[in-house]
Amino acid sequence: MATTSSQSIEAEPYPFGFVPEKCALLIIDMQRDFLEPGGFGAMLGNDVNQLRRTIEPNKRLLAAWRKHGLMVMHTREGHRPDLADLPPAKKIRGRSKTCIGDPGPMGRILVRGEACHDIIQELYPLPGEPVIDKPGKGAFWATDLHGILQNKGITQLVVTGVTTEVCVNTTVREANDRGYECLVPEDCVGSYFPEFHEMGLKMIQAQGGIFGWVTHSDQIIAALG
Ligand code: C5J
Repeated sequence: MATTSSQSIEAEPYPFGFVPEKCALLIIDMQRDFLEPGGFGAMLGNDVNQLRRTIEPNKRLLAAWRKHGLMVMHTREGHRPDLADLPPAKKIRGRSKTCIGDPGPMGRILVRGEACHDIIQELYPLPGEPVIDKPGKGAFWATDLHGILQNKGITQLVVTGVTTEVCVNTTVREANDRGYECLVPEDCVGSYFPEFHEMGLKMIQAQGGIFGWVTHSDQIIAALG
């Protein structure tokens, strides 16, 4: 019978038992709409530099992950061009002048197939890396993510991307309820709001790791060797 051994990664609230062949890197919503000037996030008045600081750490982690031939998955938040999967409550939320589906400088906001909806060049998926298109904040809701992970024998997730307190946190909570062990490198996740970023990470690791573990990407790269 094949055996698997775990390596200890320094993390909060206690070391994470990392099993590389059972662990997928799940990169959440590193899309032009959230990270680039002219995207949805910037149109809502947010400072995209708060998110852009995560690009370099994600690039380094992704390169190390790919070098070891481990599983990588990407997600994109967005909707069908006919917006049939966009709940009216989500469309009107925020009472903004600009809503999901409206035209913007890089195409229709958060609509699949538009340039603004796509993943930033720096972290662009390679052929063979599954991309999960999700209509909600959590990556498990209304997607085939859980089935793909089960088919690949994945039980652990390193979750990175944006934003810490919204799509990253929602996905970590969904994953935790489905039995996955989640490790979040704090330098690879970001929020438009530094205080929400900090609290979002605290919420994951509180109460003995109620939703998962928090570490730094250097620790994961060191464990990969
Ligand atoms: C948001 C996300 N913040 N990816 N989406 O609307 O966190």
